[in-house]
Amino acid sequence: MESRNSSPLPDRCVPVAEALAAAGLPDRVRVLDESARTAAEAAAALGCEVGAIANSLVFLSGGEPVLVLTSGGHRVDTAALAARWGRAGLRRATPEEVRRATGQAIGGVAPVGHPRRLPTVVDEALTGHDRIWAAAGTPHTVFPTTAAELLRLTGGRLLPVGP
Ligand code: 5CA
Repeated sequence: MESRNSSPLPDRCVPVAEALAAAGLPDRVRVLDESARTAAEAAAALGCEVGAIANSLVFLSGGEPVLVLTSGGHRVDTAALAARWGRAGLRRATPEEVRRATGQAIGGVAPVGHPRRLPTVVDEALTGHDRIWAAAGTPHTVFPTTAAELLRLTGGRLLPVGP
């Protein structure tokens, strides 16, 4: 289960916690006992629906890293999303490209706290959950949020990500 933790956050969470605090959302990050590397693991650890987990997926669009925040387990239709988003194309980032763009590793990528703000899409399906959870920089950390907050935090666009 989640636990509020008074000990220092892992280093990789600090930029995430700072970005949240700067947006008026202090003390949001929770440290989990269990690893939550995937949406299914996170949902099991938090006792919520998989669809209430926000996955932070990095893609490359014409060489530019971009972020797609999907409802847990949703597959991105890259051609359909690129067309809706007005981009020439999208391809999944490699683990090294993810690290370079976010400063975070796959399994713990957060929606915020990156070296530079990434153009972002928020999956429309996330609006169907009153409370959602996103990774906070490591596989053991999460924060509770909403689709509206994610749009505000990222300056992102709300779009369907499927076909
Ligand atoms: N901590 C959980 C949820 S809070 C988490 O980070 N989930 S995630 O979905 O955002 O991160 C795992 C995702 O990373 C997988 O769904 C998958 O899309 C992506 N991924 C896993 N392996 C690779 C890889 N080798 N290259 C690119 N992406 C990958």
